Amino acid sequence: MYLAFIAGMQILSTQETRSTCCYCGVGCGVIMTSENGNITGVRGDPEHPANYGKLCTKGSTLHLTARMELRALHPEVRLQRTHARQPASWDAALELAADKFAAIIQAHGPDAVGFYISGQLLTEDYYVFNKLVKGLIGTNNVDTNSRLCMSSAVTGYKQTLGADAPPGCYDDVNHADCIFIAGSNTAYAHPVLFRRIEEARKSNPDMKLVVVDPRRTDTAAAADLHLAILPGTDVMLFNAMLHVMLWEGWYSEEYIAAHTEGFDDLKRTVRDYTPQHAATVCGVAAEDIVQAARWFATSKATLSLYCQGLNQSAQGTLKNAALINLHLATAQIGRPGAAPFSLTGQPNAMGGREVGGLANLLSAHRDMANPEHRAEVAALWGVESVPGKPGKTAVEMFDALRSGEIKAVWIACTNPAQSLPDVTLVHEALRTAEFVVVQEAYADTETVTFADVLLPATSWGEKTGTVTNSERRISRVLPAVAAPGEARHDWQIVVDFAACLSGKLGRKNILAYADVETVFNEHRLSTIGRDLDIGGMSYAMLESAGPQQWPLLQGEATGKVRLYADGVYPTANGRARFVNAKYVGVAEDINIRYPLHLTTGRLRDQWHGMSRTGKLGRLFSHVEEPMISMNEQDMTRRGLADGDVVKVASRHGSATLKVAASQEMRSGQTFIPMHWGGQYMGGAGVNALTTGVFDAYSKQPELKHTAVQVTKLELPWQLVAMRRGNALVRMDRLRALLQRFDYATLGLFGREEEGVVLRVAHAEAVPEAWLAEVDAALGLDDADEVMNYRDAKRGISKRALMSDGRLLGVRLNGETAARDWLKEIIAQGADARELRPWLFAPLSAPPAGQSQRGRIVCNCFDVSEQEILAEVRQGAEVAAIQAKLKCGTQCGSCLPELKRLVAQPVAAS
Ligand SMILES: Nc1nc2c(c(=O)[nH]1)N[C@H]1C(S)=C(S)[C@@H](COP(=O)(O)OP(=O)(O)OC[C@H]3O[C@@H](n4cnc5c(=O)[nH]c(N)nc54)[C@H](O)[C@@H]3O)O[C@H]1N2
Ligand SMILES: Nc1nc2c(c(=O)[nH]1)N[C@H]1C(S)=C(S)[C@@H](COP(=O)(O)OP(=O)(O)OC[C@H]3O[C@@H](n4cnc5c(=O)[nH]c(N)nc54)[C@H](O)[C@@H]3O)O[C@H]1N2
Ligand code: SF4
Ligand SMILES: [Mo]
Repeated sequence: MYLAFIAGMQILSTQETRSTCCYCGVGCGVIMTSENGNITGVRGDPEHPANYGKLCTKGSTLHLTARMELRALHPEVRLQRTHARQPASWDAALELAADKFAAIIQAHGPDAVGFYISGQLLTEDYYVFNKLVKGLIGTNNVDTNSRLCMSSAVTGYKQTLGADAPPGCYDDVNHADCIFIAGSNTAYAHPVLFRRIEEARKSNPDMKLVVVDPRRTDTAAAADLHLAILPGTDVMLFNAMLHVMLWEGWYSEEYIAAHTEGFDDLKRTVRDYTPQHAATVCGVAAEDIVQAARWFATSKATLSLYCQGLNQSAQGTLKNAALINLHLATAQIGRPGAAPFSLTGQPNAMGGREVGGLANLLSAHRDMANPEHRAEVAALWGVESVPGKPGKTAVEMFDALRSGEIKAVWIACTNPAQSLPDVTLVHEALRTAEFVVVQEAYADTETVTFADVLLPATSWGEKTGTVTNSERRISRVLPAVAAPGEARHDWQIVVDFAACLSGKLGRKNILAYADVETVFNEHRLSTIGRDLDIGGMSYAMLESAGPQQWPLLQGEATGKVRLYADGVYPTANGRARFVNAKYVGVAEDINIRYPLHLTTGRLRDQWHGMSRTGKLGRLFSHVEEPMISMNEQDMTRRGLADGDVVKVASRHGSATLKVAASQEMRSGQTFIPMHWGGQYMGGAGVNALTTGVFDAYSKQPELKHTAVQVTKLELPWQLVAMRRGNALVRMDRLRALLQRFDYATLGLFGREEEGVVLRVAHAEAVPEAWLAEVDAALGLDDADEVMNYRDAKRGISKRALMSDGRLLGVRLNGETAARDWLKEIIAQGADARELRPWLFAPLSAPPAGQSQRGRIVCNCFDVSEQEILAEVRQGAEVAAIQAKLKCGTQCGSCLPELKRLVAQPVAAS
């Protein structure tokens, strides 16, 4: 079954290849089908222990996103900033990059360059980057987007348990009697794990699910107890829970005495954290805090699952530690179902941590401050020494780039111009930098617009190597197709660059690898004797025996399912440490000027900056536009209605988007998804608003909280333009116009042949010349088949394109009431001749005979919210709706929402 790929060989017939999903840290196994060099299908690998055959909406559509439009396929360089990049050969591009880096290193020292890489790289890619920077160049300026993601989890584990190792595994959900989810929207962000939780609850109906999240997410709506705490108050809550546990005697004196240290200090601290006091600070009922403490402490086994609600905080380390404190105090650790389990965000953030690919880490969990550890790494790499001074972390690196302290930056597999906090400063840094290299799979990300050199990288379905998921499980990643165009593998690009750079610096090339397996074997060697020892693993073993957890020592057949069963921790004295965590609030206060809390996060069907998911129409059907979600009363108070365009402003910048009333939000709270950036909307997206303030230990920025104001904008001139066919190319053309409007968004729609839609609101009438550009970009300027309508007095002009009786495109300017149903007509591609008389009518509902479906809930079977609600009104239950409409019966990603729709009161229609 494991079909190896042989470079240069033509793949002719249908093949199946086992690999992993390239999205989240659940790390699902996939089986790709490929024909004649194209990936034509994907299904869950029934044998992979992360998912046993299941995939979510994103994983199950991976093959549909494996398309070449807008991929980076050839190297490009620009010699002057004012010029556009031109295609170049690999040799020329690498030569230029090596020249610039060598000159800067020689003139200003190795700390004058920086590398910003990614938890989406494979372990081998990561390993060579880390060795290039720390070993060959001699600086620790290599950091990654995991700084925005997992670094508080790393410091949280290290400060308490002594090592960066999640002690549990996914199977723990089947042994837990209480699952405590804090700051994780598992239903959206780790969907296949959430499916496992749903199943575990079914077979253990007594299990308690507690969710701590300021928003009533689908995850929270499924809970037995939802603690809708105010943002940033987790340490207050956890300490209050400990206070209750101590008061009630719900803790394990025995475990504390035998396996831990530092409890007395913490005990003194939590004396002040009464549930009554915490109730006012956290904004939840004191009884609920007591209930949460009872279930956490007295259940036979309690598993906590946590993610960015804890990590992305200026107190992220303390939030992690305060939660782990609860596990130690109650001995809810080291047994099946009992563990503090940090969920990894990206598919290989774990692998990055293993190879030490961050500015303050060393290979295989070694300590940078420890001279012996540094000597071990230097010996392994065959260099005299590796630097001991920690390098610049993500936010610091771009600050240093802006100030000129760092002069050249190499960015790989991440899109910092969109995803770092306070991106106005990041853009400034990228403009100020002397030299920017971007190693990317797609040509159309925000960061690519700043690149002096663009190096095309292979991506999912094309690469080979390994990744580690949340539960410490290492899987093989294998290619189904050859590298497209001139794209090269990430590890190969590093190796090629190192060959060039070492020559220019006159240093020994320590990165002369012939193949990727040699890289893996060297990494394996670096782990021997460490807590993550994988001495017993090899490519062959992972392929024949399947994915394995670490540690897995030489001679062993399987890895360690759970850690710390013996209560011995990887600290100097073998004891876990309580951290004396004290509550400190969020970094930014709200005040009269910025009276609202803003949090940010994920949607179900989009991935980060959308370079991949944003290329598939159906992944826009659940949420089609960027919105700020608000509590309805807060909107009424401000005179805001659903769909109004608002300006959201913080101390750092602003964003213009639509507002949506949401039952998920408490009064005073707002939420904006992280996904839309300057390639899909006017402005730079949500990170124009966020703060770069970071946690003192982990240096992870507080992406989960900013104080904002929301004001209505008067943008009376509306324009909506859409076109079926050739959607990605047309979308790219429209991008050139996106930033001129006061408000604009771009999206895709439709399932088979997709369409692109541009939505605009502007303070003044859109100039004719701009309309002409929109029409040209969408092919609506063609003479014959285009129908025109114009009411000059009212400033209304409209166009429609019909061909063979099908409606292919529409542009509505000045009056756009019919936009939604027209979009559905275009998407359907059915005969629309009888609609001809209605095309230019100001109708907000379709003419008789046509239905309007609205938002799609089930992506697999294309079932809309309206269709589900119609059944709910008839009194149908979940099972009956599933039987009739099939929604939620394939990937299951929409199940939490389906259950919520059935449970919530519905208005009769
Ligand atoms: N669909 C999808 N899935 C993904 C990703 C994606 O882009 N799309 N990305 C992956 C990655 S890299 C990551 S890191 C994970 C992230 O996975 P999650 O962390 O689960 O996702 P987020 O939506 O970022 O944030 C989780 C929740 O934290 C809550 N929150 C905000 N402030 C606080 C607070 O102060 N305390 C608490 N307790 N909660 C708070 C938010 O309301 C939000 O619901 O998702 C992974 N999975
Ligand atoms: N406001 C706000 N901001 C956030 C967050 C938040 O919750 N709120 N979350 C933060 C978190 S947790 C994360 S992890 C980051 C994610 O932020 P980013 O890392 O910027 O997110 P991606 O869009 O996944 O970027 C990965 C890039 O790599 C490219 N790529 C894909 N495959 C390959 C490959 O094989 N090789 C190469 N070289 N390139 C490839 C993709 O096209 C994409 O542009 O965002 C952070 N930013
Ligand atoms: S849960 Fe979905 S996104 Fe995450 S690895 Fe599995 S299929 Fe991919
Ligand atoms: Mo992440």
